[in-house]
Amino acid sequence: MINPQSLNSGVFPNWCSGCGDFTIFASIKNSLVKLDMPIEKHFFVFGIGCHGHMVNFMKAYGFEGLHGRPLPVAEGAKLANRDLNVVVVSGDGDAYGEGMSHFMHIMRRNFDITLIVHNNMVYGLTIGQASPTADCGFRSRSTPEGLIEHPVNPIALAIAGGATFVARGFAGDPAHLTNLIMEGINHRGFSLIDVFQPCVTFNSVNTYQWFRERIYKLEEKGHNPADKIEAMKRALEPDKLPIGVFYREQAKQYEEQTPTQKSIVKEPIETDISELLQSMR
Ligand SMILES: Cc1ncc(C[n+]2csc(CCOP(=O)(O)OP(=O)(O)O)c2C)c(N)n1
Ligand code: SF4
Ligand SMILES: [Mg+2]
Repeated sequence: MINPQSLNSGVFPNWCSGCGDFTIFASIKNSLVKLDMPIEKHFFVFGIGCHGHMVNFMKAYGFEGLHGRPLPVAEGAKLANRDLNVVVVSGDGDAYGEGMSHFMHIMRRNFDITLIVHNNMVYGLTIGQASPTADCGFRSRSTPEGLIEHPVNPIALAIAGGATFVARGFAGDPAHLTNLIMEGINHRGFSLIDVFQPCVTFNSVNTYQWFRERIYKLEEKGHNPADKIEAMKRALEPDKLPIGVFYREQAKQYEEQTPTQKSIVKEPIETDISELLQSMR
């Protein structure tokens, strides 16, 4: 049995006081407790950024590799052991900047992997450059005159890109976020959970207050997540920021369709490699 305390490594999080990363961490732990699976069945892959520091704070199997590259690591893990619940914890820079090509391709493959993105619209760890989700006009250390580019819309990209579960949460509503994470993990196929995560140190525009003034819950407006066109309209809605499940469909998972590649971990490897070793002497 796991409880939220048993998921703490003993290293206290060094995120800034008030950072949205704290409640995302708490929501992930609460969802694991509610899912009630053996802890060794979970495998977490972390991106590089403030969000990725979670690898040090959580007591579970985890891996932190290169900036922008957690998704291919997760795909390899899932192919090796299909019984694992594979979860990727990433950031807006990590997933939608450096890792954008992996993001687009994992969706059309429909791996059974859950991607949770700490979307703070800034590069937190590298002290405040504009990220791919930063709004046009955003003033930052890298854009002192204001950002010229328009932001990436990850929800619209995911719906168009073939993701079979597309949701958005808010770090200021951990109970709602916990349910979304559980739904994403229970979904058979690729799940995106983009999470609005205020960075209280380097983003003075997209604050808790700013989000609260714009957010509404899709489930309270009678949204039907089976309707792809309606989901896209919600994703493109100007001024308002819906949270909840935008889109959900059932489709075959990638790893189910690779008959030549059985789950490696479940198959005992009994190949005699003594001849190979001999040849290398
Ligand atoms: C290949 C590579 N490029 C750039 C960096 C520098 N770098 C480290 S974290 C980071 C940005 C992280 O931003 P985000 O993914 O939004 O995470 P946050 O810190 O906001 O949680 C960058 C550019 C790096 N470590 N590796
Ligand atoms: S810099 Fe921003 S994202 Fe990083 S820990 Fe501090 S508040 Fe959180
Ligand atoms: Mg970020």
